[in-house]
Amino acid sequence: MEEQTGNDREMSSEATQENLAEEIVQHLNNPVTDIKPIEKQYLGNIRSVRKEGNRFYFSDGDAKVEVRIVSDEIIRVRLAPHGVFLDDFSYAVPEVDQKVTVFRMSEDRERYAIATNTVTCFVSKENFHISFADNVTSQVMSEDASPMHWEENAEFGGYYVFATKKCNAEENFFGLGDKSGNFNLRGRRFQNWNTDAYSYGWDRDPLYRTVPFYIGIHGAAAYGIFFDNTFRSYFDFGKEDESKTSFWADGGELQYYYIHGPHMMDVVKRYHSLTGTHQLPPRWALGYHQCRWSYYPETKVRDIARNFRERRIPCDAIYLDIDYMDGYRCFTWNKKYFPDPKKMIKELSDQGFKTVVMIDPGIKVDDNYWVFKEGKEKRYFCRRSDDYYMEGHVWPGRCQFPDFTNPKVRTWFGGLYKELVEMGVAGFWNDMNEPAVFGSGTFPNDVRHNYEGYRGSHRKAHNVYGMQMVRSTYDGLRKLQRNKRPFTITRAGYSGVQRYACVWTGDNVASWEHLKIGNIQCQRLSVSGIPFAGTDIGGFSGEPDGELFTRWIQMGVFSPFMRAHSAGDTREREPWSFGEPFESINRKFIELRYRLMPYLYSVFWEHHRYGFPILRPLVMLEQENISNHYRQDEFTFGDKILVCPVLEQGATARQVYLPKGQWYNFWTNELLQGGAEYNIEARLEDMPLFARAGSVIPEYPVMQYVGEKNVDELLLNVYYADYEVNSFLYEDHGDTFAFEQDIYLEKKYNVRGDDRNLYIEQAVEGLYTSMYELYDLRVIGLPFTIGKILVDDREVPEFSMDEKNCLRFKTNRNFSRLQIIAS
Ligand code: MIG
Repeated sequence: MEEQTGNDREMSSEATQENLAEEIVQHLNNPVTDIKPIEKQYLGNIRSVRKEGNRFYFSDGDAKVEVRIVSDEIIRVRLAPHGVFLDDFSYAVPEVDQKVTVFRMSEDRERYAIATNTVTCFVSKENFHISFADNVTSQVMSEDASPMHWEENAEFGGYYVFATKKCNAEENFFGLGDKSGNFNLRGRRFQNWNTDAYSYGWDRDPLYRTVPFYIGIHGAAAYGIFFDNTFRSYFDFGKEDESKTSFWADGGELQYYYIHGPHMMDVVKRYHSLTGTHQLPPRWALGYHQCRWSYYPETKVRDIARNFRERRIPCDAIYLDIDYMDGYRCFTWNKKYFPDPKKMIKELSDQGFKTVVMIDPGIKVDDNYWVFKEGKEKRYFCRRSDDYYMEGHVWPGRCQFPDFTNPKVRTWFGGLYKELVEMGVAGFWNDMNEPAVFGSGTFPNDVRHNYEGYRGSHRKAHNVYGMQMVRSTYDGLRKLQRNKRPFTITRAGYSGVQRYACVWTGDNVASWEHLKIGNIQCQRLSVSGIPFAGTDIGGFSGEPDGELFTRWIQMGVFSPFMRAHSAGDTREREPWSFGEPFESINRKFIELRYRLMPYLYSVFWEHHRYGFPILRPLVMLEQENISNHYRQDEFTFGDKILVCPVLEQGATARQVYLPKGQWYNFWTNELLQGGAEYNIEARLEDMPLFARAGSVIPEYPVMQYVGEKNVDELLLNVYYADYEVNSFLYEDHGDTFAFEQDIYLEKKYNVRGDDRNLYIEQAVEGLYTSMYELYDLRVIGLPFTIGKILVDDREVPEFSMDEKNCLRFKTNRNFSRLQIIAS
């Protein structure tokens, strides 16, 4: 297999060298004894094939490959180097098979072909190359450049496993979740190993989370590869050899899902069909959150709360970082700082604030501490290969760590939240769960894990540790809070973590560069299956000035998770900390978040229910336009609002690209033609925003926190278009699981205009009752003067034009057909 072999293994250690102290120390912990490089082995030619249900087994006489039809558009491939597959278990994919589909196998002289309705998987007899092609266009989407291969690991057993695919000349790559460089991944190499990456910079790799899933686009069509392997893994997108894309891992099984497009949106939705979507969060979680390391003592917390209300800056949550605990012992309180936490939480709640507290994985070694005692008695803490406890220093000093890959441990730990929940704590924040350990970085490789009964060392469990921790938190809260939706946030994660928590992007820096990094990171997480994400607004370490903080707040309005946070050694960092004009601008933008609340919430529903990402980068809107493969600083939130964050210091304008169609400037209502670039004014008090023509964007009055006021009339902003557009609005109780019993409303609006009419049709589904009786309609951009308005064939007696020349009138919320007719 000549030079196809490459020297991936050597390159992986080179990538490691680029990394920082923790990795070096980790190697010291696990001295790599002089292992002679063993030659890589490749699949030979196919000797036999066997079908078993929806699985096909190909063999070269020794190794075996399983090709499994998951659905019409998803096919899974597995490799067993000596014919024995590993246990078929995955933390990411709870259920592999989807709906039963029709498929058939055929063969010719050269290859086998397994075809579903949409895609064909070819397996070539001579060299075992596997490829996937679209049945309609015949375009080959993904194709092996060499057969799957492996190399024995003498130190730990098992194999290093490798796949090498062709990288097409015009192909670009997206995804991989948590990377801090350009959105387009082509020409670069990455590794996945959850890392506490304090003050990371541009292109630092790896970071906190592992999402071994990428999307390729070439010939205007997209496909995805999900390499479901929890070991340290690597991806190379044409860096080593521009004609090859490869991925490999330090152990485990070579197992991947091919996910068909042709649209990037299809790929992401199908990835969600494997790994799940984010639960519908409680509505308050979409408000503005204020965090700091740390707000204490309780007078400080009260002071922050009072300032928000007095200054009329909306806020829904205040966070307590590690200092609320007694000596950093999880599930305890520092009674000096917080003498009566229940009372404080109640007072905050009376003012409309939710309290969110941090819980870390490190449990202090202290025989007088109930959590440690219980964990020790039950033998729930991780152990080394020779049975010593895994001990490491974190905030509390010497700690032991629950083995969250053990379901019993998860149930136990999840139950520990009981007292905090009873005190009224509304949300939980799991930090340090890469896991992070001072000095050594993380656990040594030889730490053993239960791994759902399948057992494994830390090499295998490392990347899922954080996900299993927050799963324990989430599941615990589901039981403790009964019908109330949990709110959880995690730093580390693996594919599928979105089923249990939202994420923040870790310890970023107060710099303009980091504003850019954060903008890309949130978009990348969104197309990588982690939609509910946000950055530390303002930057965790370092000092932003008023301008940077305000630009960050503006962008943060359109981060699915909107939270300001800062490190302990920085100056005060609240929306008013920089004085005027910043405070007023920050207020205006945080208010915008609350005005758009019904829209944002609807977008979350669309994600939860249908698997649409929340943020959609330009490439997802127009993947056939190659320029968009390189545009990375604009996105839509849902599909109606285009957001163009201002990322340059001192900017008073910025260049924007408007996708095809027509767009209204959100601030001026000016109508612009899409498919072109514009220079748009963007003084500090402005961030360019656009509404898609034809949209219906619901709006609430400004509130100081979610649910502060009853909404008596719902404002609907209707943007005229001379084509047809669908919009929708989702409503429910906001904090329960009643929607699972159909207690929700999904209202669909169809808007269609011509030069004499605008039609709006409404269809309603679900059993919830809206809290308002009336719609207050605001119609933007009507190209004609109004003669009359018919609502279900009855004429509306009263309408007017407002100061921005928009048509205003009211109707009952139950109409099904509305028509605005020219005079
Ligand atoms: O070692 O809890 O990323 O958000 O404020 C630092 C203190 C531990 C890291 C988190 C950060 C948090 C901080 N934590």
